[in-house]
Amino acid sequence: MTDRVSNSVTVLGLGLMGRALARAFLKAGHPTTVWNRTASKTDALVADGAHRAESIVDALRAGTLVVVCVSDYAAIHQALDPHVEHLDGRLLVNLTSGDSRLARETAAWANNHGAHYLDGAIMAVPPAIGTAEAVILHSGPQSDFESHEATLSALGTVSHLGADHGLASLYDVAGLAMMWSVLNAWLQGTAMLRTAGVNAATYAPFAQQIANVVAEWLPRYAEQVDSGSFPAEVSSLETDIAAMEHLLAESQAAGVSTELPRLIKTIADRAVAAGRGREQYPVLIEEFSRSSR
Ligand code: FVH
Repeated sequence: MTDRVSNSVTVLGLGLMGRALARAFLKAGHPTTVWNRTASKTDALVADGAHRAESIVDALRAGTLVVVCVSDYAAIHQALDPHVEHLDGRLLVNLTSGDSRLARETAAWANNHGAHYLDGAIMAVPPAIGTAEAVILHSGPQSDFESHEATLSALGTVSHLGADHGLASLYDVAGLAMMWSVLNAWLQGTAMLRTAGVNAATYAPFAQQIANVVAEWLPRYAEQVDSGSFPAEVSSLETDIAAMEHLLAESQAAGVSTELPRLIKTIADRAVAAGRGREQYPVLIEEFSRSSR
């Protein structure tokens, strides 16, 4: 199902991200057809060599590989539902952000209309697209990914996570959890240190060093999570809780927010109450794996 002759591509949706995607395909030499609901957004790309589709139907007819990047999944349906007969035989690569349920539902919808479907997640901002720094995750049938991997590689560092269409969205939100947790932790420390006259820029290199050290713990901690065995090799949860109390007390004394320190300690306290205090930090996976509802 590759457009072996031309490696052409159609891009639907030319917002900030869609324009960056189309530009990267053009730069890599792929004949690129573009369509956007607001047609004027095609102008600059057409000046750079893109082919403007006069309608979404023309865009779908232009080739096998169709990359869609619009605001949300509702927008995909608003744009494509009236024209589903033209999806037959296409490979729809959906780089719109969403969740795993939407990804799986959209895969079933596309398959029902004769299309192959890959869901994707862009872990980058528009200026990074087309560079190795742009990480783009895909999930769905491996053969569909492999058939167009060479063309998709124009966008950045592309990878295939597995056949389950929901995986790209799951990795996306898992990455967001990591990103916001690290940033919140840094902001907590910054807020405390500012009360002692230390500014954010002074603290940042130290925070960076700590973040790097903690990142190095992940492979061993992952082994503990996967094996379900959490021997206290370097520190027990009970020892960690004493330090959590210092964090909470310092935050209170400094007059800054105690929300994050309390959350950190509440989760660990629950595990200790469940008799896991002599085990190592990753034992908290059992707290994180429990539904909060
Ligand atoms: N921009 C970023 O940094 C992030 C990085 C991570 C992934 N996201 C996701 O990419 C999707 C698009 O984001 P965007 O930044 O390109 O968003 P906008 O610039 O706001 O463009 C939105 C496009 O969607 C079109 N659109 C909206 N509704 C409809 C509809 N009903 N029918 C057809 N097209 C629709 C809109 O068209 P128009 O307003 O220009 O006519 C734009 O082309 C998004 O999922 C991010 O989470 C980007």
